[in-house]
Amino acid sequence: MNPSTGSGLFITLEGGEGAGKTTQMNRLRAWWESRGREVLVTRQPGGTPLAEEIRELLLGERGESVDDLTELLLMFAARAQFLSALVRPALARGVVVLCDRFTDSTWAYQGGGRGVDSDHIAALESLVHGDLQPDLTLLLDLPVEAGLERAGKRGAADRIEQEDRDFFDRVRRAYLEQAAAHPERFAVVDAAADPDSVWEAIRDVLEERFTP
Ligand code: Z5A
Repeated sequence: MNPSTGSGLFITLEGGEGAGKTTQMNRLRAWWESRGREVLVTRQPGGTPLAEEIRELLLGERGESVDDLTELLLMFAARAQFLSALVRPALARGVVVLCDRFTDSTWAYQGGGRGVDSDHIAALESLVHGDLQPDLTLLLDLPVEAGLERAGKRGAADRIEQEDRDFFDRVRRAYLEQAAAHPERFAVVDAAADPDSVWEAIRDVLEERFTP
């Protein structure tokens, strides 16, 4: 058992644009519910009323460029509220918390994409998380080109989605570095396959890690 999440479970989904996190989240929820577990599906940035307001600040366009440090601090401000008001109480009740993105997104987008100093990210992670880390992080890995093509079909791009191809290459690289640095927590899933095959790979990971 992960001592930081107690009787609950904290599972995060990560990946670049169009990786299929939202698509797979519904299947993940159904898998846990069929095992009799109470499930909370949530997202970052966001998840509580205040954190959702910070999300709007972060992703909206307002004709002013956003400083990298401002972006980083807002991500962690939203996360502090999210952990204290939503995630820690749910984990204490034994809930399975499924979260679309978490701090690995910060390592990938602010660290890899923007080039923010890793010491700053590590310091804020330690301050905001304490000892809390996910039990499992599923990284849906997809070549950047394919992800952007999928995401492009979905409608208007938010502020961060408007970055260029190089930015998303750095994001992908940073994700893969995070996964390599924390193999006990990460499972990397090939997200280029069709949705059913991606789900089968995720289900194999769940069965291996959580079936007694
Ligand atoms: N961000 C950050 O910078 N730092 C942080 O710390 C955090 C976040 C926490 C939040 O965006 C933004 O915040 C994100 C990073 C940043 N920005 N960017 N760029 P979000 O959470 O709202 O958006 P997203 O995560 O990027 O969503 P997405 O692009 O929609 O990705 P997705 O949920 O992984 O994909 P999807 O909606 O399931 O699928 C996308 C499309 O592909 C859809 O039409 C599907 O039908 C299709 N799809 C899905 N799976 C497949 C397969 N397997 N084959 C073919 N087609 C598929």
